[in-house]
This record gives sequence, C-alpha cells and structure tokens, in this order.
Amino acid sequence: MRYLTAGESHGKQLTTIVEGIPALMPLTKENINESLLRRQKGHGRGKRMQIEKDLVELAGGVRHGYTLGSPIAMVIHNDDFKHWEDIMGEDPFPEDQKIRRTVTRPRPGHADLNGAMKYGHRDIRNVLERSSARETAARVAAGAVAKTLLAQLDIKIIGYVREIAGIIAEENMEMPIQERMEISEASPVRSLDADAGQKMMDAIDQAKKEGDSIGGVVEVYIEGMPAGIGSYVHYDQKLDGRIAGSVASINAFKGVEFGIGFEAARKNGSQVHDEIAWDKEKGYYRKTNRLGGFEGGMTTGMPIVVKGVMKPIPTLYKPLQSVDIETKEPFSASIERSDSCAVPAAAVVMEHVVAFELAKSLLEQFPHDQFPKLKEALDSYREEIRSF
Ligand code: EPS
Repeated sequence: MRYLTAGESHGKQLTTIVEGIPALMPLTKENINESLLRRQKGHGRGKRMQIEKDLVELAGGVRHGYTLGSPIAMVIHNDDFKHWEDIMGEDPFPEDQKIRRTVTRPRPGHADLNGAMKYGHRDIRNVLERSSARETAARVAAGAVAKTLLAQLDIKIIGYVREIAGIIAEENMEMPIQERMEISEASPVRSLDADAGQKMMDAIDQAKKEGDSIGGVVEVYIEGMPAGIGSYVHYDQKLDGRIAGSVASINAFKGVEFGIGFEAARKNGSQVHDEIAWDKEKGYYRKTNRLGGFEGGMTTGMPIVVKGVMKPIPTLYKPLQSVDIETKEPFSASIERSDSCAVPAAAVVMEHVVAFELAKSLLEQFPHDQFPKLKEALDSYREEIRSF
C-alpha cells in the first residue's frame, strides 16, 4: 500500500493516488470529505481557509460505493486558483509579459532557499507552491481511505491537541476514545481540557495581534490494534519506526514521542516498562501503558499513544532577516497572508498519516485482495492471540 500526492498550493487541484486497498471495501466520498472538513477547521487558521471548501472527487478505483482493487484516485480542487490562473497556469508564459508575484526573497524556516538551490529555481514560487502545507489536504485524503479501512476492522483513531505555546492540556489517561473524539471535535483548538483550550485560544489571538506564530504538541490515540503488528525482524517494517518517519514528514513537525517519550531517559527501567498481566476475558495486557503501545517494533495490543511536535509556522507577519537571491541584499521578510497557528489542523493531519501506516502494516501482515478476506483473517488472528 502506498500513495502519491501532486499539486501546487495555488494550482488547479491536488491529486492523491492510493494503491493497494483491497477490493470490495465500502468507501464513499463522504468518508473522505468528513476528514477534509475537520482539517480545515481550528482557531488560528488564516483567510485561505475561508476561500477553500475542500471536497473530494473520486476519480478512480471506486464504483457504486465499493473499492475495485485498482488505484484510488482523488481530486481536491483549489478554489483560490481562479485568482492565480495567469501565475500558476501550465502553458508557456508569453515572453513579452511579466509574471506576477515572482519571489526572490527566501523566508527563514521554509523550504524556499534550499529548494531553490536544489532545483535551480530563480523564482522561489516554484518551491513554495509545493512545500506549502496545502499538500496536507491530499495526505488527509489518503489517510481517510486508510481510516475507513481501519474503522471497518474495529480500529479507532483520533488526533487532538496536547499543548499550544507552552499551555499544556491536563491528561486523563482513562478517558475512553469515544469521549476523546467528541470533546476534541467540539473544541475550536481540539483540546480535551476546556480550561487549557481557552488559554490556548487566548495565546493564538495574542500571537496573531503581535504578527507572530505559535506551535505545539499533538497526540494521536488508537484503540483496537491487535498485538504483534509490525516487526522485530526487519528494521524497515518496525511499525513505530514507520509512524515516526511519517509524522516527522508532516510540514513543520520536528519530533515524535511514543507513550512517555523523552521522559523515559530520566527514569529507571522499573518505572518505564509495563508489567504483563493476563485475564481470561481479554488475554494478555499491560498494567500500564508508558511505552505507548509498542515493544520491539510491534504493537502490544494496548492503546497506541504517539505525540508529534509542530514548530511555529515560519510565515510571519513579524519580519525576520533574510537575503534576496537576486540582489544579495539583506531584507526583512514580510508576508500578506498566513495562519497564526495550525496546530489543531495538524492534529487531524497527523491522525491521518498515522492511520495510513497502520493500514499499510496490517495489509502487509494479512495480504488479501478482497476486503472481506482481510477482515476474516484479522478476526481469526485476534482469536488466536486471545487464547495464546
Ligand atoms: C501555507 C500558507 C497559507 C495556508 C496554507 C499553508 O496559504 P496561502 O499562502 O494561500 O495564504 O493557509 O494552508 C492551506 C492552504 C491549507 O489547505 O492548509 C503555507 O505557506 O504553508
């Protein structure tokens, strides 16, 4: 199972192709649109999200509400393209005319300078259009297909915000996943803690007023993954490793933690590892879940708890020093439009990129071309490990 995305931020459309989803799996555009809509929300989003109404067009791989086993092609149109047709059009540009909005001033913290040097672009727009976090809409579409598969295998997944600008949401380890889903969905910052949520919103408003941006920590929580998914045998099949890689690949993400994460460095082994217990009903389980659902590159059957760190968006109204690539003169970078905080949206993005890795590992372990057979195989594996 793999996916590819294409498309520029102010181009015509974003395109996603997902390959490897078995045939005969119920899938509708509503499954995907629900995820796209969630990604668009959140206190701190800028004006662009008022222009866009992200809706998917299923352009291949689905017929009459079921997957065909062929690649699933998805299109999200950029409504903003109508303002950018002359700038972003695919046809050769008339030589006697000047292209509007060329960019020669790389923004600190962005892909701008490194990307321009790599591809030899003198117009940095050729870099920023693709490195823009607009692309995460296409990744969410791929993850929404994966999430639909997981849901039908009784695996639930939710992403929410743990921290914004140093304001930390209180943690209730015992909170059931359904509650996590409902509370975060109702919060404009996707916080499970209402008091912290209000403070986060205040911090976002303050940052916006000051022309600054702020980052945070998001958490993805998963229930229903059986034990033993992933690998201790091959480094590239370790599921925690794959999740870490995919999370670090989200725009502006700088770090990943499982369970107590970096805190493990400061504790003794006896305070880190989770004791094993057995119960007639549920079989093996861990008395605690400090390792966040992973041991040896494989799931333990406990909830998976993974955090991702997002840096503040580097597009600032508050200027930072940089150098113009044409004149080599220093300048103060300033911009016209940005989100002051996209951490709530990033929680949705991370939920979806993690969902993709889970579905991919399941399909590698239980390779079936037909979805009902995958379901059957997983059910029988679940039974097998319960009585192990
Ligand atoms: C982004 C800049 C803003 C964001 C955009 C990511 O867009 P614009 O340059 O059009 O104002 O709104 O995010 C999205 C469009 C999105 O769908 O999330 C950037 O520079 O990364």
